[in-house]
Amino acid sequence: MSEVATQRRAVTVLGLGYIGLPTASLLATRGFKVHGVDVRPEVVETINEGNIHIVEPELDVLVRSAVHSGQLRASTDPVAADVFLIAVPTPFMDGKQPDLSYVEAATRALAEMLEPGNLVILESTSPVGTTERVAEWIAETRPDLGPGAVRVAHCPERVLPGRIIQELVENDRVVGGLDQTSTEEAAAFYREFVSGEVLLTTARTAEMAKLTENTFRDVNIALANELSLICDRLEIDVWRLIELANRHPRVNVLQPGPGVGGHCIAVDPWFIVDAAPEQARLIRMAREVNDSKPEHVVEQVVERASRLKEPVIACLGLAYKPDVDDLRESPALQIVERLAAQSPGKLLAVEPYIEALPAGLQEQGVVGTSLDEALQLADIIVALVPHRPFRSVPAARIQGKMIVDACGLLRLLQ
Ligand code: SAJ
Repeated sequence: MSEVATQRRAVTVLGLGYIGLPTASLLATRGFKVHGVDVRPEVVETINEGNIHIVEPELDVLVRSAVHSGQLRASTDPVAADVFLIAVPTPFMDGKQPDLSYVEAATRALAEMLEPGNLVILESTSPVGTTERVAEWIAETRPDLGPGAVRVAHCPERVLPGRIIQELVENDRVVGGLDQTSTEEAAAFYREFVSGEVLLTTARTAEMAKLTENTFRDVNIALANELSLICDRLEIDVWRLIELANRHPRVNVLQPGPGVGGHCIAVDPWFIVDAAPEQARLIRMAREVNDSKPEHVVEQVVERASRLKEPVIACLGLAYKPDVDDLRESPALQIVERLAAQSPGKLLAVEPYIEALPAGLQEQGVVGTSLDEALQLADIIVALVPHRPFRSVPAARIQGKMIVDACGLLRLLQ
């Protein structure tokens, strides 16, 4: 452990969501004195009781042990620390411009607590130049500190929901400070709890690296989604096609699906488009292809339904990806909502990872049911998310039904 690192024992984490809470609790179990901050009082209360408000494997155990050991406390206001870690959302606004208001509010709040020599790290996925703006907001709020009194760096989170705890420790990290000292001190901090390699760069490059990672995935999924549209037209099984093409040693096409969901991949490429609209032609087009996929699935279902008199349509899966409970920005949910608005038949929905259907869907007349009942009653099956429980359905159980397979579930059945 470096000398710089051992001196930094108190950490304040701002934002206790999918990134902030796992990071705060991991740091607490690694000997740091951690103070978590969230603007939602109910989240603060839940965490102080040793419980969690999100679903993520292993997180409950980690938070419970962090809170019970006294190393993690939460409140709605920041407290003084050696290191301040910002992990608040960076959504986009109506015109697809980034909304930095949460980062600004968190920065101004922590600035009140800053002392010379403190380290401020921005983990939120951010447009290029945001770390510089963090330093400007600090300077505005605390002119008394003077230039260079605190270290400011960006270290983008890159963990995959569903594997957060493992990836938090094992992934390589990209760290970019506003100056050499900031970069080195931030890197020393991460080396204390990350087993992956810590890679040093500038703040701007670190910001762009994160956007590039998610854009890479978005563009590649767009290729798969475009192929699925082409294959529908040419009557080719896209899943088999991709399987075969991927046997080439230098080809790795991703999987088509009902669209791209979640809070990251469908958002981050817009930060690049916003910053360089004339150059980011392919990136914008990929976003548009992926955003158009839910409507294509809706059209396929409506077309099948029009062939029947009073069709029962079972939609399998509402989450934004397999084996998570997260419905945020979910194309599957969007498809069911759009179908309900068009009412091409009686709509059933199966989502094994949630207790009850979202109220909006229920109001639209969608009925939540078990997989078993859905398979029994449905004339049309719409496979939207290949959740594990769906994959163990015997192929014989869906024989004779019309199927719209938006996620490649059929090839996974036994
Ligand atoms: N998807 C496809 N086809 C594929 C793979 C994914 O349609 O072949 C869809 C999924 O169904 C889902 C969406 O893409 O709707 C995104 O899912 P994902 O598993 O690719 O990614 P996220 O959003 O859960 O997490 C991503 C990760 N980024 C990359 O893999 C480059 C994660 O490492 C980031 O930390 C996270 O975004 C983030 O917070 O930015």
